Order: sequence, then structure tokens, then C-alpha cells
Amino acid sequence: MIKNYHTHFLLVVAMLILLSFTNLFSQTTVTVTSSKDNTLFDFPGSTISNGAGNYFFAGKTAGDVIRRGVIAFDINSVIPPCAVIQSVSLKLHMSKTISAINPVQLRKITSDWGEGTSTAVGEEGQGAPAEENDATWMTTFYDTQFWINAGGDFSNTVSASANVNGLGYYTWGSNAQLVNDVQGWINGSASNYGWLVLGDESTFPSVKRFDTKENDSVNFRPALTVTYTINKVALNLTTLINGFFDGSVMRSDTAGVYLRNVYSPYAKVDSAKTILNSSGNSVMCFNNASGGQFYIVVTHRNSIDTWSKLGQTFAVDTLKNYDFTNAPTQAFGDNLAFNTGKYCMFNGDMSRDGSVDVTDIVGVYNDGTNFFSGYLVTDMNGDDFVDVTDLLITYNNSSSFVSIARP
Ligand SMILES: [Ca+2]
Ligand SMILES: [Ca+2]
Ligand SMILES: [Ca+2]
Repeated sequence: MIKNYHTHFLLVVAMLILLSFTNLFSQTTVTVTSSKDNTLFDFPGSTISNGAGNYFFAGKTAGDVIRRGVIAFDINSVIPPCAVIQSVSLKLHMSKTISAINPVQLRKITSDWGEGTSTAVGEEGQGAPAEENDATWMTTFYDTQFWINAGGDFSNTVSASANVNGLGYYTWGSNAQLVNDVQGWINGSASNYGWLVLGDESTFPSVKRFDTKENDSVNFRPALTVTYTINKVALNLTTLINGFFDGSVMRSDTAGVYLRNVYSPYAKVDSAKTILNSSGNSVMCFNNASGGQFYIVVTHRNSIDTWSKLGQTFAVDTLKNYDFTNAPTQAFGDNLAFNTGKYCMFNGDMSRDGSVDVTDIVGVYNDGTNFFSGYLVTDMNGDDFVDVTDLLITYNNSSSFVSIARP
């Protein structure tokens, strides 16, 4: 009896340890600063903004005019679309106020908006003349696009509220609505335009000044912390297409990514279609694969399929990072082109038969002769035209006998 109890107790302890470790490893927490932040300054005919300023404002000034902050975070580039959001909190640093305690709310913004180069002087409370693409009280992007409602388009639902008093840090702690906002942005059911920071507009003065992403002190910049789990296999991939990469940025394009078995005949286990951004980066999910070892194979409309050097270990609920650009040895057969410090996928294969040869040259030449334009397999630098640049890329890779390397 005693022995049984003892055994049972040990089993429970073991299970608890296992559970706590499972939780520990299945959650990922990321903290990002804002990708844009700005202030909407209310006064008749206002064309005032502060896109590049050190501060943004929320609340009513001593002169009884309204300031509203707008702030957004590019979390879609770091959190996979299959992530299940567990918690969300926003930390802001408040650096100037003439009022006492006032509630400050976050409201989900429902129209896209911009941040130009306007920069206010001094304490920045007066703002500065709006520059191109600045959000203002009237415009989403100065001076050509407008809010539906002056003062910003935002949800009636309060996402979070915090009482802001004297100088210091304030946190809008996680709640169901904040989680819901971010979950929608991640799974694509809503567009991520961030939150409007709404001060207490029922009284004045109530205005609070918060520090922006441009603030000189890194620690004072807005910080959004998101914790999530992944119940699937997910990949954070970086790969550049040589012809599309000018040495600093790549023309964004669609790529197909396969996970393949590490043993012959290297069957496809799962696939994902994704859009590589201007850094060649994308986060994607695989809905069918469970954990295991797989080759990562990247395909593109006119690139040579590129296989990872070795099978890579994927675990369910962990974001796998893989970067083809940092060393030639990241690809099977070291089959990458060197371009301005980066290793890139070869392209020029319009026929997609695994090698660049005369067939591809003829194809590009014909489309070029016909002045074809648009999204074409013969466009080797992604500028939507087929011309001599594309021909040269194809010719050079053909001369170098560029072809696929795979196990
Ligand atoms: Ca800003
Ligand atoms: Ca070919
Ligand atoms: Ca082209």
C-alpha cells in the first residue's frame, strides 16, 4: 500500500515535470517595437502630423483640442499564420503630462494609415506640417487618401484600457480582446492597422505624451509582447532569388516550399505557398507534416529548385529557422550564387526543367522581342518587363551550366 502510494506519487511528479516542460517549450514569446506611430492633431482643416517625431500624443490639451495616437506593429513577419495567440501586452513610456490620472484606451484601427517624415520641434506638442504619406486628422496618407471618419477609423470596442498618471512606463495587460485583435491579424481575418491610442476626451487637460519608435532611448520605444503556440510545423525561411536581388533589396515574389523525406525517393511530405518579402524572408505553416527530419526545398517561377544541405529537424509547436543566404553550405551541393555578401538561389530557368540552357535563352529572347510585360516566367529580375537584362541573366547562368543539385 505504501509502496503503491509512493509509486503513484512519483508518477504524478513525473507527469507534472513533463507538463511544465511541455508548456515551457511549446510557447514562444516575441517582443517587437512599433513599425509605425504617429499623432492625429485635431483642429479645423488640420494638416499637422508628427510621423518621424520622438513622441505621440493622446487626450485633450489645455486648449481643449484633441490629440490621438496611432500605432502599429509588424507582427505578421515574425509570427506564423497558424500561431495560436496566448497573450498580448503593450508597454509604452509616458514622458510628459500636465494632467493627473486619466484612462487611455486602445482601439483597433480599421483603415490603413501612414507615417511620413514630418518632425515637430521642441516638446513636439504642436506637431509639424504633414509630409507625404503622413496620417493626419483628415488623411490616412497625406494628401491623397482620407479617413472615412475624421479623426480616424477605429472600432467601438475597447481593446484595453490603462490609467495613466505621472511619468513612467504603462502596460496594457493581456485580455481576451487584445488576444482577439492579434489573432485576427495573424490568421488574416482582419488587416493589421494597429491601434488608435485614445486618451480621455471627456475632460481637459488630459493629454499624455508617449515615446515613439523614433525615440533616442531604445528602452522608451513602444514594446508589444506576444506569446503564442504553434500546433503545427512552421518555418521562418530566408532565401534570395539572385536575379531579383539588387544587392540590398529583393523584388518580393511568390515561392513554393516543400518538406521532403530525407530518404529515397525523397517524397513530398507537405507544401506551402508563400510570399518572400524584400529581404527574402517569410514565415509559413505546414498543415499536414508532423515533426521529423525533412529536406527544405524552395521553388520559384524561374529559379532552380534549391534543397537544404541536410535534412532539418522540425518539431510541432516550434518555429524552425532556416537561412539559405548566410553561407553557400546552406544549400545541397553548395548550389547558390554569391551576390553582394549574400548567397542566392540561381534563376534563369523559365522552362523549370532544372537547368539553364539554350531553351531558356530562346524563351526569354522571344518574349523580349515581343516586348512582353507582366507576371512572366521569362522576367528574370522581377520588374514585370522582359528585356535585355533578363536575357543577360539567363545567358550568364547558361554559360555557367547552372543546374539543380539534389540528393
Ligand atoms: Ca513615428
Ligand atoms: Ca531550363
Ligand atoms: Ca525583367
